[in-house]
Amino acid sequence: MEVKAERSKFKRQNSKSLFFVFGLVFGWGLFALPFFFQKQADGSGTATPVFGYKIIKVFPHDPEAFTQGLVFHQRALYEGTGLSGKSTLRKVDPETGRILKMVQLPDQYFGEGITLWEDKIIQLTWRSGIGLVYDRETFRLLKRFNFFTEGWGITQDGKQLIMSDGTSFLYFWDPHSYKEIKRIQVHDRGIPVTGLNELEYIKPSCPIRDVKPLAGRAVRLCRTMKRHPSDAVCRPNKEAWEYKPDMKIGSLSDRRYFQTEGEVFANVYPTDRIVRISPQTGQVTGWIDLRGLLPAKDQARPVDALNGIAYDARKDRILVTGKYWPNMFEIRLIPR
Ligand SMILES: [Ca+2]
Repeated sequence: MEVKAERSKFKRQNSKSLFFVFGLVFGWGLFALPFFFQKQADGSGTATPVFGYKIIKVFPHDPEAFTQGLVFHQRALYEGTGLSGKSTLRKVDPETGRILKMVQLPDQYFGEGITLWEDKIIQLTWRSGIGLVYDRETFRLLKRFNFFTEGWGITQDGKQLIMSDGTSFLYFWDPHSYKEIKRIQVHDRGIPVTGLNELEYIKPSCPIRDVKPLAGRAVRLCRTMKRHPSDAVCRPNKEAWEYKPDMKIGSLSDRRYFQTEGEVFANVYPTDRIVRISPQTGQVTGWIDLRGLLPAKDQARPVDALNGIAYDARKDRILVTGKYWPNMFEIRLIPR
């Protein structure tokens, strides 16, 4: 009887240890799972398209600029820089890097992303919960407004402002009240992408190739070019003529371009990657791997992370730089 009791005690202990070991393995698995997927969500090991790059042109960039926001508008570059006591808003000649206009932010503000809206410039601050609104021409401060997250990047799609706060969310704001309208979570096939930083809304236009009137109607048929999603180049859409009922005769001489769907490009802090995002769903449509963009000789300088994307819609150019980088680069995307 005593032996039997001893055996069953041994059995109980044995199954307890087995249960413990199983729990340990299972628990570790659960613990490790997010890291495994986190790896996928930085663009490595994902089935989502990955792009490399080709440098088209190199421009000078102020190596003292801790770049936090970058916008291109009418041949000029607008740049917001960060750090407490050193933050600025500037207008820059992109060809020479020369500062055309600059204002210093009050010492308590750490400047972050900037965007243009109508004749204004909007600049976020990092942890103050304050947004600054300037006159685009004079840089006169028009107003301050409050928001309730950290401020990282900001851009706009022509209808709403779109901002990031370093998490995996993009926030859509009313461009007049600066109030949140909606938010979406950015994910690569269900896995959140965190560290969303400087933003740029990129909506390329492709040229209309030919136009001919449709008999007796105030509409025209036209052949358009389609922007190829893999390499960001406009290619013939269809050889057949397309019926564009929304295109009035009068507008055709003015509008030689046909606009495509827009995307949000976001720097992913603190990596050398840019993520392409559908602003409708938050789904990642592609990763851009910019490793090696800054040459080795410049890596020795006190440079910081890749940050800053500007789109020149008129020339369909993508410009990128980084904090303290001595150069800005015009790049073309190359599918891998
Ligand atoms: Ca930008």
